[in-house]
Amino acid sequence: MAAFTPKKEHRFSFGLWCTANRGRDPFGEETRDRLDPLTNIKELGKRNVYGFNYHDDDLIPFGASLQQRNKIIKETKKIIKDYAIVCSMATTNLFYHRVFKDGAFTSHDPHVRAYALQKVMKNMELGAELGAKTYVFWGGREGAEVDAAKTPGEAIKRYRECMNFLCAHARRQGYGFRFAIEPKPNEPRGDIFLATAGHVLAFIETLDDPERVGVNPEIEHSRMAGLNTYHDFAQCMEAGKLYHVDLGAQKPNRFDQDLRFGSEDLKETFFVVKLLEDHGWAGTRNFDEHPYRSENEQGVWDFVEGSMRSYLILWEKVKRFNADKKIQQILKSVHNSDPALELLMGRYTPEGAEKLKRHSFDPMALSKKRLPYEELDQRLQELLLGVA
Ligand code: GLT
Ligand code: MN
Ligand code: MN
Repeated sequence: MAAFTPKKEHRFSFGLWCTANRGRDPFGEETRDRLDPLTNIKELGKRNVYGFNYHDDDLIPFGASLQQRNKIIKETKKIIKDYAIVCSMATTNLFYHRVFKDGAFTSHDPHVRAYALQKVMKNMELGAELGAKTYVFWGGREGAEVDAAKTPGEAIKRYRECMNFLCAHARRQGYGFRFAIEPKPNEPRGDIFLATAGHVLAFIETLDDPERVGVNPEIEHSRMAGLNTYHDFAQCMEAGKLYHVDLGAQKPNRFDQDLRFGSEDLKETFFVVKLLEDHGWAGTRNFDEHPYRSENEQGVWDFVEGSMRSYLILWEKVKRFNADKKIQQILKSVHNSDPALELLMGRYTPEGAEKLKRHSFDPMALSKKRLPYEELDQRLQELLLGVA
């Protein structure tokens, strides 16, 4: 249906590592050939994807010469122009090379930490040149299996030191992007520091430049921890800290499955779309997920198109939900208001507190109010199932 055809204005984006994923897993080799980054960007652009994200090593092979690097940058810029696609987010690969086997920012070795900072600074320069609006930090190796070897407190201090250093550097260089830290509870490490959105929100407040830094929550990572993604995203947004989003699907409490957006738990995913769209999310609707290992190259593009299509369908469902008379009537009926009492509670005054102490309540009468959540949820269920 034409209504579910992606357009640039929908601001969809993908990580180059998603479409270039070759289907390797801890128990099996790759099942697809290497997709070179330039073709990758072109193919995304052709499908009306708005933006691409990259790790330094996704675009410029690790250890490339300056000449190779400059050639790739030149070609990338040309493709950006020709295919009307933007570089929406940049990030650093601080997890693949064996030098990071025990962490980057949290490594015990100052040489490794310094090398990590250098790798980030070099790529921030490129990210700024390509026009990225967000710079993501996913600390995949910042964790431990052996708690005797690392103290979390010390690791967090080192993490902070590195973030402060990079914020100062970005300010000094005049880079426009905001930083977004991406939480994940585990994998590849046994446990990863800054495990959830809540950990990241608390950590940000301890930084020298908290304004620059926000959260990049990922559906899969929240659900890996058995959390409600919608609640995670919403709390980040409420704190003014939703700086980027990673969309995908995941069965709860498992390894990072990175499934195609919308392919698991439609209801929770519906509320993520509703949150973003009801609040006029200005960032990209960014997918961070992998095609099934059983797919060939054609399947990679089916996966890209399917993700965007599912988002647009869910957005359509959001519009229906918001316009549905029955739903809106129930919502109205469950939201009571009492302006006098609300005023009393809204701002503390000693007099108000005394007044509240004297107020007479009838808890039994209050408890009798009907909350027709069965009907509400069933209505949503039917809407999602396509019969309402
Ligand atoms: C990796 C991870 C993702 C992160 C990427 C950014 S890489 O695929 O699982 O969630 O967002 O570094
Ligand atoms: Mn992930
Ligand atoms: Mn991610």
